[in-house]
Order: sequence, then C-alpha cells, then structure tokens
Amino acid sequence: TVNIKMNGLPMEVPAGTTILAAAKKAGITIPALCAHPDLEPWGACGLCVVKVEGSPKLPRACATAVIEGQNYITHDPELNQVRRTTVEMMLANHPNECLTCGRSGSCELQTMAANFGIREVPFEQVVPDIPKDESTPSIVLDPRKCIKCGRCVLVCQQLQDVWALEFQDRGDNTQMLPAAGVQLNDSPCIKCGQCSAHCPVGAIYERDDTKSLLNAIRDPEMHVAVQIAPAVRVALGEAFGLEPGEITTGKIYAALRRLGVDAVFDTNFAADLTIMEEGTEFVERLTTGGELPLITSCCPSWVDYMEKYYDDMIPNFSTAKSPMMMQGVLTKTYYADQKKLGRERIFSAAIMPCTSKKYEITRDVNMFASGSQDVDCVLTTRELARLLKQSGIDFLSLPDEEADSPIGAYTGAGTIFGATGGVMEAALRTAYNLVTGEEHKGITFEAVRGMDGIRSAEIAINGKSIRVAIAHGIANVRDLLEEIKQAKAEGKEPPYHFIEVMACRGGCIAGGGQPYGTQDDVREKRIAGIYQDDEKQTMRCSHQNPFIQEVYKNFLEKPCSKKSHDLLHTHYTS
Ligand code: HC0
Ligand code: SF4
Repeated sequence: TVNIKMNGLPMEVPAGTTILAAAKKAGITIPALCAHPDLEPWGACGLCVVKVEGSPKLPRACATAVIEGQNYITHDPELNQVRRTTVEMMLANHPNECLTCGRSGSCELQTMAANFGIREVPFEQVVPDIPKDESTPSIVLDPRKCIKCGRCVLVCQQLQDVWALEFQDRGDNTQMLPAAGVQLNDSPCIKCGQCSAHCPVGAIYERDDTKSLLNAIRDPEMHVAVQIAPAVRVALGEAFGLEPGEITTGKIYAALRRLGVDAVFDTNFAADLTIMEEGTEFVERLTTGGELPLITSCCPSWVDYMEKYYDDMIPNFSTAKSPMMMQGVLTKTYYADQKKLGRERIFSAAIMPCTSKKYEITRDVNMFASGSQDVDCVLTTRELARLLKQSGIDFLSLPDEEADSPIGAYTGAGTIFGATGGVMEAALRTAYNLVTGEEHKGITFEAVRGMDGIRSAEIAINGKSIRVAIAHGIANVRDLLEEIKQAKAEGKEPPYHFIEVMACRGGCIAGGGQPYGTQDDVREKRIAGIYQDDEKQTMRCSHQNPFIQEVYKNFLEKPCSKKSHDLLHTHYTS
C-alpha cells in the first residue's frame, strides 16, 4: 500500500492506484470526460489535472499513479479556472444544440458546463461541418458533436477488438471515424453500440425507431405485439431513479399496455424455446459425433463478427435463431392463427438492450419466415424510457401486470439469458434432462457464472465430462477460437463441447442500448437482478415451461422438427 494525502487528509491506497481513483475513494469527484473505468486512461481531455504540494507539476489524475508521501490538491480556484477554460474551449467547437440533442439531460459536457456556471463562451465558435453517418440500421455518428475524448475508439479497440473506429488526422483536426473514409456500414463495425454507450455527449447514439412503433399503435388496423428482452427488466428502472438490478418486469408489461400495445410478450418465453432447439441440437451433435464445439448464435454482433472474421467456423454455429427472432415468428404464425388475424395485420416489436438487434431483424437469412418481416421494429431500453416519459406514464406507480398468453410465460432459465454465462447454464439445465431423463438436483450450474472475460468448466452429465467455455466482450473471443482451430488442425479432440459468446462485457445486461452509466459495479448489480429473477420463478428449466410443451404439441411437433427448422432456424453467410 501507499500512504498519501488527499487535500491534506491522510489515506492509504493500494500501490498503482491512480490519483483519480484514490480521490473517488475519498469521496471527491475530479472532473474528467475521457476517462472511463472500462478503458485504459490516456489523459486526452485535460480536465482532471491536479496539483502536487511542493511541485510545479500538474499531473493528469486519470493516468498518474499515486506516489508515497505526496499531498494532492484536487480543487482550488486556480484549478477550477484551468478546468473552466478547458470546458469553454470544448464548447467553442461544439454545436449549441442541447434542446434537440438526444443526450440532453444525460450529456456529460452539458453537466460540466452547468457545474462551472458557464454563461458565455469567450472564444470564437467553430463547429466542423461533417455529415452524419446513418449508414447502419443500429447507430448514428454525428461527428459535429464529437469532443475528441476518444472513448468510442478505445472501447471499439480495447473491449471489442474490432477497430471500426480510429483516430483520423492529427491535433485540432483529429476525428473519430471509420478508417479510410468509409461509411460505418462498410467498416468492420459489428453494431454492438458500445461506442454509443460510452460516448459522453450526443456524437454517437442509437437510431431512433420510436416513431415506427407509435405509428403502428395509432393504426386501428394493426394488432401490435411487443416482446421484452431478459436484460431490459433489470435496467429500465434506472431511467426512473431505481437502482441497477431492480426487477420491473410487471411494470414494463403494464407500461406497454398504457402505450396502447395490444399484446405483451416476453422474449424469455422464446429463450426457453431456443434452449429446447439448441439443447436438442447439442445433445444430437454430442451423441452422433456432429461438429463440436457447438457455439451459441443468439448475439447478432457476435454472428456479424464471426461472419466477417471466422466464417470457417460456420459449421460450429448453432442454427437456432435468437429468442427475439423465434418470438417474432411465433407471434406472426402460432399466435396470429389463434387470434385469427392475418400476418399482415400484426406489427411485431421488440424492446432490447441492444443496438445490434435493429440490424438482426433485417438479415436476409430466414428472418422473414412467417411470410413477412418477423420482427418489424426494435427499440432499445433507452428508447423505451424516452417513449414512456414523453407519454406521461408514471412508471414507478404502475401496478405489476402479467404477460399475455400463450407465448408470454417464462422459466428461470429464460431470464438468465441476459447475463454472461446464462445461455450456457440454461442449456445445461435442459441438456442434463435430455441426456439423463432426470432433473439436475442442484438446478444451477454456478461454475459458469462470473465476470472473468473467458471462463471454462467441466460438467459431469451421465458420467461424461462436458467441457464448456464462455467469453464476453469480443476482445476475449479470439484466443478461444484460435485454441479450437489449433486442436482441429492437429487432429485432436475439440477442447470444448459447447461455447457461449456475447459481444458485450457482462452479456446483454450491459448491451449498447442500455441506460447510460454502465460500468462494472452497475453490471454486477444488473446480473444479481437477473439471478434473483431466476430464483423467484417456480420453474427454473426451459423444458418445464407448460406453454413451451403446448407449442410443440399444437404447432411445432418436436424440437428440431421440419417445421421448427423452417421457422426457428437460420443459416450464415461468409
Ligand atoms: Fe439478449 Fe437474447 S439474451 S441476445 O443478450 O439469446 O439483446 O437481454 O433478448 O434474442 O432472450 C439481447 C438480452 C435477448 C435474444 C434472449 C438471446
Ligand atoms: Fe465499434 Fe461496436 Fe461502435 Fe461498431 S458499434 S464502431 S463495433 S463499438
């Protein structure tokens, strides 16, 4: 440990702690716009300068480790003036469009300007004239609003290892843009939206599709059915002042009905269905010598990445569609038939923690299996929060309601899809039953949980050891894939039988469309909420869901039947 003083008050911190982190521990917030706990510090914005007593230096607190015996001055009139000038210089290159900006109210630059009481900018205003990039169905880049903090580039390179965004040009002209002047959609971007979740201002944001849902609700001819994803229920509350992880499922159902939606379904139901399909696919491959490891395919950014960089692994990918797409196709077939409604009269929408889901619904790989687009529009958690606020819905005072039948009820296995390791655990709960004919006594498989970027475990089923691995955050996937390719090239047994990959660190609970402020403590609270939701359910395994059993009995026949393949499975393109 290191003994230091923070504004004269002695404290002890572990060696290597930055001044910024030490100050936070002492209850002091040093302003910073480029630093983020998910990213390596690089000291770009200059706001976090502090003084060291007895030294003329002004180190940047985010990128400087504390030194034994030093006394750090974090705030005084002189530092405040330096910081104010830095903010004023940013404002001189930033458009004054707060009223119409998607980040108004949550913008970190706006908050900074408010905290410093800036009333006028003493520099000439020069805003770069660069057009918006709206080439992807998922996110919009508005480089005019960029403050050059670099978070988007670092998250794309460090957490995701995608390198779709790069620092272009130098000095004052630096821009964060796709390399070689291409549009984002022509870059390696996998549409995960992590750049939008980390951007402190309104320079990168989710494409707004709220009008599409509102128009459908307004149309008296349309029957509007909306599903909500596992991770939305433990995060939407944050937009209304609740702690991360608080479960608000019943209120979300109620809120959607107040918006005028005709049927409220739950993606968790289809997560149970995915497990029936994928679990059956896994047991089949395991027992008949099929291509292993089986790799999960429900994360569209992961699929996009695999198709771009590892298309030789297509045979390893589960052909089961994601729960969102399964829910969509059932809404327009099974449910539509029961309601005696034509497919064209149903508008199917999904509330997702994810920007990439907006892209998934457009993929030309059997995503129109009902005869029309199976999911018509996707809104992120952030968009739903906005919609509820503009509709005057007092979310916190809503009663808890139930989802609609017959494709709304879910088990604990369905809900844990939202956390890293959850799809694997849900699959194991059912695979155990498929192989042994019995229920796994402990229900849970705690060995696959946690936050390590890559985790592996050996699970005994019927005397056979099943080797599984989990990766989250795309930067963690490469090593795992290389290990598998190496084993294959050497003619060895595959190192794993089953692999789960989620593009975002923590899984969908930290998706690119979730409420702002995601970092590890928030991730952990949302994950805790997900497992609490699992424990609350009377049924914890997908195969126990009576409504799933009914869908098979009345409609799909059995898992991986011809009809299941026609409706619930997809393929991949190189
Ligand atoms: Fe997920 Fe999903 S778990 S990808 O993370 O599989 O977005 O929450 O909805 O589809 O269920 C996201 C979350 C989903 C899907 C499910 C899967
Ligand atoms: Fe990079 Fe993801 Fe943003 Fe695309 S969406 S630029 S992959 S962080």
